[in-house]
Amino acid sequence: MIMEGVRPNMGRSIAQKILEEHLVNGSMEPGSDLAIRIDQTLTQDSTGTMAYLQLEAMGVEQVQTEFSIAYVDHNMLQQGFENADDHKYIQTVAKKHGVHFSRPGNGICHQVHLERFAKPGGTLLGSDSHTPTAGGIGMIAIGAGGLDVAAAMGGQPYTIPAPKVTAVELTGALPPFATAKDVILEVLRRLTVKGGVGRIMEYIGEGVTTLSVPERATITNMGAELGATTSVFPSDARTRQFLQAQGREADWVELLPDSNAQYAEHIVVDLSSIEPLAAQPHSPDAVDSVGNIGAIQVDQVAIGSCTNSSYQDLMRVAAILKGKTVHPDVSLVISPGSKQVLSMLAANGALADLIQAGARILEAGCGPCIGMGQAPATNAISLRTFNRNFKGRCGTDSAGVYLVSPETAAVSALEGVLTDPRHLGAAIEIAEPEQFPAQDNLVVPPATAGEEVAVVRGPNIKEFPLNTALPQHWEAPILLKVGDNVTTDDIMPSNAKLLPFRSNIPYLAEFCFSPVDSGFPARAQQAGGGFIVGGDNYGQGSSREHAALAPLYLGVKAVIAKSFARIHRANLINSGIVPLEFEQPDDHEWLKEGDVLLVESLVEAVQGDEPIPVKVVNREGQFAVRCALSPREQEMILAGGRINVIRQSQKGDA
Ligand code: MIC
Ligand code: SF4
Repeated sequence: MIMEGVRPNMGRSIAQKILEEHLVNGSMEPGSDLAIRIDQTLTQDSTGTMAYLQLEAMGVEQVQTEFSIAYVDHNMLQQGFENADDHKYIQTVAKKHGVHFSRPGNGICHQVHLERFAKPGGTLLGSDSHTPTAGGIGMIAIGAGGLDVAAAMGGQPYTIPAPKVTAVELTGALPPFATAKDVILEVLRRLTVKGGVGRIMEYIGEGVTTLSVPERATITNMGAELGATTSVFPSDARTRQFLQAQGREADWVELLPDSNAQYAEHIVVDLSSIEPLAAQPHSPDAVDSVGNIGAIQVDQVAIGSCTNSSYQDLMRVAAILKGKTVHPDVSLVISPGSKQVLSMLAANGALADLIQAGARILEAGCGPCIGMGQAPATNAISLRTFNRNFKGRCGTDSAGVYLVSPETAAVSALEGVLTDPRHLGAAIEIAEPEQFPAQDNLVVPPATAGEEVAVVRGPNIKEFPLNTALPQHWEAPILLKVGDNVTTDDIMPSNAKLLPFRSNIPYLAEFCFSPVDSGFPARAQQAGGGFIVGGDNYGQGSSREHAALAPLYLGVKAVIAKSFARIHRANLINSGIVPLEFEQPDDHEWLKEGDVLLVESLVEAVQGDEPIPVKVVNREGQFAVRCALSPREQEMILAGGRINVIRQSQKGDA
């Protein structure tokens, strides 16, 4: 199908080619919606329970995608029955409905998916914000809330506001000890955590061929931190080589931009000028060079995550640590990305080098990245090869987390202070493996007769909250006012104590906004609900729809912000919470927590394009908001959420 908004003699970008191939309706015209067919889905366990509860609520018997898989990689600590219950539920519900199941121990969803299942030219929707990792192999891979992923499993197209395509042209080649991680940190330094909102970042230029597929995936992975819809690399000879080494050459197709491809924006990154960088506490865009930050004392080093735990990443770490001992004041933990990576390190002896040097080896999974253990000490400095350093995410509020490359992390673990790895002198060359040990023995296929499978539901699995239709008048207090870049980790934090309750919204809601204001849940319940007021980029970060469902449970009907992060805005709408934007951003300044707001004729207001007046009842003030919703989004808001729309249409069909 030829997309509107693309002139016929205009060259096409990779993103346009894949989107065009999967277009169901809509166009790339700015301001319009784009609905695409989804080939593959992935879920992980912390968002997956909710996604499969929603799949069941939709009445989907067998998934309609080419390939769907449920990973268990986040909730790995089993301090009580809860996580194990969730794993059992996911395993059985997956088996019943046609979904593959990646067992705990197989690895982090994004790393395993890149190795074993991602396909150039395809589309992937995942209930995790770092799903764009698969863009490193040339897929359009997008993160979304569980409900959107459940709908895609049911065969429904996925709809996004048409993104702009930004070309990131890579020139030159990386010097020794400058890494793919430093490239994406450089992009974050320039564009900030809001810089990618509404965009697909497409990497082009002669520098692309100097990067391996896992290096490309490190860059697309942290496109999530730019707020981008997704990021994508070409599929070229290096992609073919990677797929061949994974025993999957048949999955390769060439995918390059046309030489005259048109892009909405164009930035150039000269790889030869990249130096070791670090994102300082508490934001991935607070980037400076390791040299400028200086030799700060380090208490913990954590290596791993979906950003940096490929075979070559960990082999470089092993080469740096071999024959040495981790500094006595540093705790070094390593969480390998996948069973494939860990077993390769075990087979070639590198694992012994890591253990011998004093590294504490964790199982293949997310681990400390999501605060599942290894919380640092009070006021500690932790260097992490991960992608997020939001305050408190590591499990310790007073800790400061720096995001760095595996090379910087390893050399700093030896020195006890932040150290530029270029001090090591000679470059470390790790060859790309010609053959990976490619066994999918920890991936359980679905049942052939799904109807015979009984789904196991432990007592930790609770119903998810449903909203009611939108009221006509809404008069309620501002329950909380927050500033710019509030993260979903602020709204609904995750850590070893809370992750076991991802399928128990009533319990989770008691901790809603706890890093910002622990009085929020009680205040919200006492007031019988109300508004949240936010700044720019409200809800950045994770795809967890719990950051919408917990406020919903506490009676929040609308969030008024200067602007919203893409996935969170979609999750609010899916839950029937109205995302309103200030007409004049300055109005954010004078509003106060406790002010009582009144919106009249709410139903007409969300259906129209006009500014909506909001009265401040207690102060006789007034300001205006906008509610820019597509017709599809209006329908969900009016019905009180997407599940209600689906249920109503099912009643209509019956
Ligand atoms: C994260 O990195 O924040 C997570 C945990 O992977 C989340 C998903 C979740 O909250 O369960 C994400 O990035 O979407
Ligand atoms: Fe897991 Fe961390 Fe990646 Fe999220 S960012 S998927 S928690 S490794």
